[in-house]
Amino acid sequence: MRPSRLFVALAIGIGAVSALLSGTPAVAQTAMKMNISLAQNSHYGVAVDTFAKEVERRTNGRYKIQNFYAGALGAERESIEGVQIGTLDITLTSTGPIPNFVPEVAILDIPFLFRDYAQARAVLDGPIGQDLLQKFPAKGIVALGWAENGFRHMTNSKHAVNAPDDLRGLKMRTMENPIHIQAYKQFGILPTPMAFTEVFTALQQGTVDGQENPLSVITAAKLDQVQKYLSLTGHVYSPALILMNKGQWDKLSALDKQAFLDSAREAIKVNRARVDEDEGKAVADLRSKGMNVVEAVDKAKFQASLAPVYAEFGKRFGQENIDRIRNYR
Ligand code: EAX
Repeated sequence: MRPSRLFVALAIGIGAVSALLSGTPAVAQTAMKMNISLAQNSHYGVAVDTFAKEVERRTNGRYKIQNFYAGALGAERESIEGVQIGTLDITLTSTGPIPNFVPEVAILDIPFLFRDYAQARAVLDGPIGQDLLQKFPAKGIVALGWAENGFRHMTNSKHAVNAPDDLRGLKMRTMENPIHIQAYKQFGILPTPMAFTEVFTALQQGTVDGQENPLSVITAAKLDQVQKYLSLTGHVYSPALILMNKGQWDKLSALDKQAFLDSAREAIKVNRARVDEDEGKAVADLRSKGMNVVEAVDKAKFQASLAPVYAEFGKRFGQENIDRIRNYR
């Protein structure tokens, strides 16, 4: 005999109430893994922790983000590969390795492309940046938004860098980024691309003389312990991205898709606020830890020394596209 509708309704009701009382979610909860290359106490760490909190709240517990820090699930290139093939659900990463997946994004890695943080954020949040995000789904990746790594500066263990010629002959770790490598060679640097997770040890052992990174990264990774000299070259603005596996994205309801996008937006707000906070105090902090900091860098000289590669970048990306970003107001 089929149980009466009343009996079925009662059974479901009792099940839901008991689940509620026992604290277990009444609905199935899907767990997703998210990985970053930096420590939790960093401009990336605050972003992914906010993202996790917001996703669980905005989906009423239907989704739970499990965060991994300091490259626990791999370096940035591995994380992007993992998101692409589905072995990792989400990552927050710099655009360093991105040209290997979405070549069009490489235009953003051109040295001295952006004037300041306000302009960089406006370009990325505006039509130019949003159009670039649309290039990701065809590669199996959904970009939930532009986060921020920051303006990159040069550090090394050999001598102070005041002018481009001071870089000549230095063995510098670079990101696995073809634009950076091409440009840094023009400075006379001997580039050694490697994952960030290997950088501290490489500097400690003297495998490389130096590296370049935003103040937020230099601080979070405690690079003052293995680097003596810092020059505020600000030679490249390094964007970051929140990337999600497209298969996982496609499974989300329309409501939950919006919840993930809104959570990414909140994460990016705290990420950028932490960069602003780090930028305001990192120089004094690093000096107090013994770093020799050159603040008054003649950026025009560094930019002028790159003239030959700018000609090549103009051909590769279209000078009008570069100028559109450079002149963006
Ligand atoms: O994204 O590889 C790098 O130098 C990056 O700036 C770092 O992993 C943070």
